[in-house]
Amino acid sequence: MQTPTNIYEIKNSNKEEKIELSNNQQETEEKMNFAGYEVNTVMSTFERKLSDFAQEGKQTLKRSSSIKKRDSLYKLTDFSEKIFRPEFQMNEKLKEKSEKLWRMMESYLPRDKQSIQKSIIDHIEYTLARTRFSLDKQIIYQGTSLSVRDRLLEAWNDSQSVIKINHPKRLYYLSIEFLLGRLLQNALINFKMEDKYKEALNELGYKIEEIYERENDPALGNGGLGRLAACYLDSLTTLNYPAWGYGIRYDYGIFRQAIENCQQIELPDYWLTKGNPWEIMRIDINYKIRFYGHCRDEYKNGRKVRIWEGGQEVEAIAFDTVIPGWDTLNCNTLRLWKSYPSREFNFESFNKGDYASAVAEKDQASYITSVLYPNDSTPAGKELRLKQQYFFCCATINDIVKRFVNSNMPWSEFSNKNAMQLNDTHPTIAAVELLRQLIDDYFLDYNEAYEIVRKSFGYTNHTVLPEALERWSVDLISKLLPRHMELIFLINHFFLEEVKKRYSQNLDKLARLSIIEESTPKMVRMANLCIICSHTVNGVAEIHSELLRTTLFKDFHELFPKKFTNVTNGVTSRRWIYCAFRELSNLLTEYYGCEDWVGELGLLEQLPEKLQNNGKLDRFLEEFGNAKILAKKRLAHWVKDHLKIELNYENCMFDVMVKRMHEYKRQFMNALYCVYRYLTLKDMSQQEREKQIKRVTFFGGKAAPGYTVAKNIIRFINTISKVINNDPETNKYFKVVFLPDYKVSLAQIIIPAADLSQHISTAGTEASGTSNMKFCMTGSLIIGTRDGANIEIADEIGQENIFFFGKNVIEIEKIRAAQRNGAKPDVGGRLKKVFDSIFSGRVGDNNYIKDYINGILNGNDFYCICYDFYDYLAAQEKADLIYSDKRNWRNKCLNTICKMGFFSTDRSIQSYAENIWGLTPIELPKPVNEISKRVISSSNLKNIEMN
Ligand code: NBG
Repeated sequence: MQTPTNIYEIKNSNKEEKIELSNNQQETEEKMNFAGYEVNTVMSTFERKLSDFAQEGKQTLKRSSSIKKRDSLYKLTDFSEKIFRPEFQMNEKLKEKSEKLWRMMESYLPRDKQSIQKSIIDHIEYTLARTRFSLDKQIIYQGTSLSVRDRLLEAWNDSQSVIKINHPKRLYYLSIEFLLGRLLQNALINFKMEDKYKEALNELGYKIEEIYERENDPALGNGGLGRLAACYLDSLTTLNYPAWGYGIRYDYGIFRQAIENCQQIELPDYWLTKGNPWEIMRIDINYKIRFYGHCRDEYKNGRKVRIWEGGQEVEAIAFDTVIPGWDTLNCNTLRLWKSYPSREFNFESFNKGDYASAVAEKDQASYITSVLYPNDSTPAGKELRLKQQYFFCCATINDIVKRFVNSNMPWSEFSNKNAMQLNDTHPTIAAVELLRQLIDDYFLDYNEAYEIVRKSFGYTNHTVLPEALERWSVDLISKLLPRHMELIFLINHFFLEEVKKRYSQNLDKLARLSIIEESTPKMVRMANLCIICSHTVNGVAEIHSELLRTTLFKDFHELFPKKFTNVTNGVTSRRWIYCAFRELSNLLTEYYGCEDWVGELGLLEQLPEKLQNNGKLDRFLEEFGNAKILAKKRLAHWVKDHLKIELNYENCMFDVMVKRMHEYKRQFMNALYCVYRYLTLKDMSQQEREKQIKRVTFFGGKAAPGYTVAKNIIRFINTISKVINNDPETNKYFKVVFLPDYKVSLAQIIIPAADLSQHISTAGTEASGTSNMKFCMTGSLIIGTRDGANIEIADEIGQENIFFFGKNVIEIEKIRAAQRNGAKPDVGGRLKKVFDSIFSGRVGDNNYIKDYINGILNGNDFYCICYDFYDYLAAQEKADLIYSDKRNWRNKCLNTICKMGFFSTDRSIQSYAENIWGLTPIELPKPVNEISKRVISSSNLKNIEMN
């Protein structure tokens, strides 16, 4: 489906309430008329001017802020006694053979305390082979996880059966990264079993919180893109959509970051040292993957076919992780591929007696999935990286095609039954691989095959940074994937033939649209290939999608206006509120009345008003304040344990900036502000200092190992923090802390502890950001620029609840143009003082960063730090001022939390499902506690006698 997102301007100002807008124009108009609105202007997003985004407070888009979770057939909390599973497809033959076996599997595992304890202990003894005398928390963690996994597996098996029988359209989310974070608590809360397990473990002498801590945090991703994929899996399952995540099972996730002498050190993250109880190795699910080799023609039944042969063959083996959703028995699958040497052996070398090199060659194969590339937004430019991409895409396409072929449907049905989403360009080669299989293995002709490909794929772009756009040399692809290179040339040829009909005169445009960049060496532009092979292209926030249409993909947008749309990112409330900040979660449940908001975040929208009306507002705000203090205390303890820094958490603003280190995100501007704050405190008298808001500024984030500037910024932050934290005159009022090794599990401690959070990228650079959403959901306020999702967050929570500052996209463009013409930033007194203190060594030995600063001063201030600095100062001062009025601050937090419904991934997924993928949910039949009422989904089962 290619419906563009439409924008409706509603002119009927005495109607204030929001109505749910759909992307279907007719439906939306009907709804609006029904609700008494006049639809005066219907304007497509494509016609919107970029300047709309530049104006503060301009709200062209009114939209529903909530997504309603479909009414579930059951509540998992009902699950206390013997519960019969739904039954599927038992034929007479099976019945005769295995009635006994069938009966033994007819109910779900019990969830009472004793049964849980027994299953944990059984796993410890019989799966893990440990005795009662050698128990420790690690083994309890493993036993507990296996016991939870058992309960997930039965529901998962049933979910897969339902899908297999009903053949709904399936969604495949292809992503080179999945940043899952820990799984135990998430599985327990989704299946509503946390209390039971807590009790069970307590009696065995273990605290569940300590058991959670034993889990290695699987960090198979770099940042936002990988974490988004994980949140999407949670929502896909929660909303009962049949979906698979497909990616790579890296042996080493993103590197562990240590800080030594103020500098980042990278250490390998071998996350599997203690095994991974969540994954299931599927030896039976394996595919051969070929690299290198050559192509030739062959005639089969009078038909010319292309054969790709020779080269290297490796094997991909599937590792499955069950993905549970909130309050549903449906489970989806994350299938990650690991490379193994192919089972065939180089007999020639072997027979020559060269056993070692025959084995060595095979060993190479297992390196393919060894390491996650630690690059956030710049291509690694390595052959191995391209190998990884093809490796997982080829295995995935094989898997999908096999599933489809088994269903015996005609190829014309393929795109009606399979939606594939490319999470950025890394899996682009999957589109070419599908084309290859359809043409070379299933003998479809090019046009038919290409149409199937184009109707099956959607592409999400995650960045406008030009250096992050993937390009691979034609030489490399020709060497590694010779058949794919032929097909890419073919796709390009047919595409350009079409384009020429429209732009025959405009050679520049043709050159820009071409998949091949005619440079030396020639390059393949993966984004162009992706757009051409997809039915829909989306950005991840309104402003980002608009920038794609008007800048990065302008030519393509002109050609295919309907292809481009937007789906604003989201985050899952399950992990980011319910797991990470239970005190807040309990408070919301108490005042809202029940837990339904966790599955339908938009329900909180009316809560502030309700509290105001029933006179409970003050009490809520007081209790919210106390919950925040507990979260801050948790972080303060972590800091004390790990960094030996003592923090005041009760009466002090926690100001947090955690994200990948990158110039565009401007951690450096924040660090300069820290120096400024320190110098200002130094210049004050003791009495004046006493009047200031106390603050701790936290930084956290990894820099790509090859990104020197980003590493220098980490060094700078650590260097100044030493000076600032050790100054007895000021360190009661201000400290700076760098939190090493930022990752999902640490984020769950850091984010709830924030009062203020910083999202201060140069306007037009941050595609969306997702931590901004997590901070808002857990009750902190944003200081930020009009960039990415910040803009839409402000639209939802109210401009008065965000500290906006800085130049907008258009102004930034002008500044850059001026700098290209020789302009230099006007630094002004206060910022000059900051730079002087750095140059003089007053805030530590910072020689390594002087060239960088001089560059900025000489007109290379690409990210416009100097141009935004003073406005940033003013916003910081405003934040301090408002923080001094506790009630006002907390009230803003309350309004922020409750207006975040739009940023639940449930809403994002709903939007993808309806507008891009065309999916319908399919829910497992209701489990029942009486055998006679059990759901039987196959008619021949009804004949089985039941007693
Ligand atoms: C990142 C963007 C973020 C965005 C996430 C998820 C990449 C390439 N891009 O702004 O920088 O929130 O993607 O969409 O990781």
